[in-house]
Parts: sequence; structure tokens; C-alpha cells
Amino acid sequence: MDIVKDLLNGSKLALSRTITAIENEYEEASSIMRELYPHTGHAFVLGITGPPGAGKSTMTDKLARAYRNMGKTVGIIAVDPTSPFSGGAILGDRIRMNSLTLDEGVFIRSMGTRGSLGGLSHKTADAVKALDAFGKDVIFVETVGVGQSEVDIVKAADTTMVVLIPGMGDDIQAIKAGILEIGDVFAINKADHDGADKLQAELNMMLDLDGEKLDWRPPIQKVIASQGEGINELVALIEKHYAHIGATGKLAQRRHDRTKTELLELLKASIGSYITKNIVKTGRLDNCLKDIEEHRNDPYTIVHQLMNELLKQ
Ligand SMILES: Nc1nc2c(ncn2[C@@H]2O[C@H](COP(=O)(O)OP(=O)(O)O)[C@@H](O)[C@H]2O)c(=O)[nH]1
Ligand SMILES: [Mg+2]
Repeated sequence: MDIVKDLLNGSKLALSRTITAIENEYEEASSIMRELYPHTGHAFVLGITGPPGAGKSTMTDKLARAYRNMGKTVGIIAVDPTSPFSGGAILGDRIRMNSLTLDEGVFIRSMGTRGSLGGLSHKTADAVKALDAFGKDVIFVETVGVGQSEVDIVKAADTTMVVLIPGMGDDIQAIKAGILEIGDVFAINKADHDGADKLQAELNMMLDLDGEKLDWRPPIQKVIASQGEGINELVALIEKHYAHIGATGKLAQRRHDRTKTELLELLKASIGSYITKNIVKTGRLDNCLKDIEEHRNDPYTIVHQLMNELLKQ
């Protein structure tokens, strides 16, 4: 396909169109992904999550610049499950990441909600693959972390950074359930505000209680993203984690698990669309239902028959 050839040759327009196709579930998206797949698997994917307004975009901007200074190319996907906007620009993020828009080595894309959240995490994963095939060295996936479904979005990441801010009070208990488990590195942003040390102490206590990650105790870094303070230290911790999972085989394991989940989900989606197309839309489901309701047949026999037909195809 021409679009794939162009993307692999470095066309930002082709990359942009590919992500649009993924986002809108255009027919061609799966053929594009098929051809891109052999070119993926090179990028380091960093997930960035945390409550709204924590400074994730500000931090992404600073981190991206730090990686650019290290000579790496950067792709950024800002996913906002709460935003109706998609297809290009969430204005606030654009402004926050202003310094990057003129840099040829940076590609920024926002994705908003369209369809289910589960769909969004699958689309995010494909968008990451497109950026990977395009040749980006580092890919940031920024998303609001408030619920489990949003957390699924950052599962596409090799390393996940959780951004917290002081003044959340008792909310820290609520956060514990959701995003504490997924953090490989913690950033306490807005350290210019009161309460950063208190939050750090609380967080340290919680992380010490968490026995699961024995071979990696997630470090905590205080940051003032708006002033670029603590950013280099944060990069060092992120790189340290990446090196750690590489050396211990955890990176391979994470990618293996991710591929497995993806494969299963694709398979389920494919069977689901077979059912929609051949059984629901043709009116067969309604006919079967009628047979069941009038006791000419039962659900078990019908499912057995339909499955046999599907398997013969
Ligand atoms: N005081 C202070 N404000 C910050 C800091 N980092 C970001 N902000 C501000 O916090 C607001 C939200 O930032 P944004 O990056 O959009 O947060 P996001 O919703 O997590 O992406 C913006 O007005 C930023 O300028 C910081 O370190 N200190
Ligand atoms: Mg943001």
C-alpha cells in the first residue's frame, strides 16, 4: 500500500492519515497495520498517567525535550477518554507542548473518546505501533488516570510513570486501588506547592507495604514541571527502570503478555463481527429467538448449530 510505503519513508502526512484510519476504524486500517507490523518492536514506550491537571502534558513536553537533547526522536499520543475531541488537537495540550510543535523530530497526536474505552485502548496500541514503525525512538502515551479502563490504555507501555500532586488529601487512599499498582516510577509534580514532602512520605509508606514488586521498588521524584526542575532526574529513573526490565527479562514478559491479550481481543472482536454480520443483521437471530420462545428449539442446540457453521467457514 502506498500509505504504508510513505509512512515508512518518513511521511508525517501518511502517519497522520494512518492514525486517523485507526481512530475512525476505517476498513483500510487493518491492512495498514498488517503491513506495518514487521516494522514495529523497536521503540521504548513510556506511559504517563495521573489525575487531570496534575501536569502530565507539561511534564511530557519537558521529558520530550530531554529525550530530544539525547538525540532521540519522539512520538506523543495524548489520550483523553473524557474529551469529545479527537483527530488532531486538544487545544490545551497543544499549548502546553508548544515548544515541541516546531521540532521535526517530534510528532504529537491527540486522541479523544469515540466508541468504547476498550476500543480506545486498542486504538491507542495501534497508534503506538504506527509511531514505532515510523521510526520513533521513544513514544509517550499520556492519559488521564482515574479509572480502570483508562489504566488499560497505559498498559501499552513498557514503563509507566504516575504523576501525583500535593493537596489531594485523603484521595491518596482512593488512588491506591487504581493507579498505584501500575506505577514503575512516581513523579510528585507541583513540588512548589505545599505538601509535596507529606505526599512523598505517604507514598513511600504505601510502596513499602506493597510486596509484589520486590525486585523493583518504584522510586519517587519530586518535580516542578513548569520550571523543568527534577526532569533530568526523572529521565534517569525512567531509563533505569527500562534498563532493569530489559536485564531481568521483564520487558520481554510484558511484551509477551501484551501480545497475548491483543491476539485474544482481536480474535474475540473478529468472531463478534462475524456474529453481527451473519447472524444479527440477517435476521437469523430473531428467527432463532422465535423458535426458542415458541419452544420449537432451545438456546443450547441453536448455539451448537451456529458454532458448527462458523467453524466450517
Ligand atoms: N505550580 C505549578 N503548576 C504546574 C506545574 N506543572 C504544571 N503546572 C500547571 O498545571 C496546569 C495543568 O497542567 P497540564 O500539563 O495541562 O496537566 P494535565 O491535565 O495533567 O496534562 C497548567 O496550568 C500548568 O501550567 C508545576 O510544577 N507547578
Ligand atoms: Mg494533559
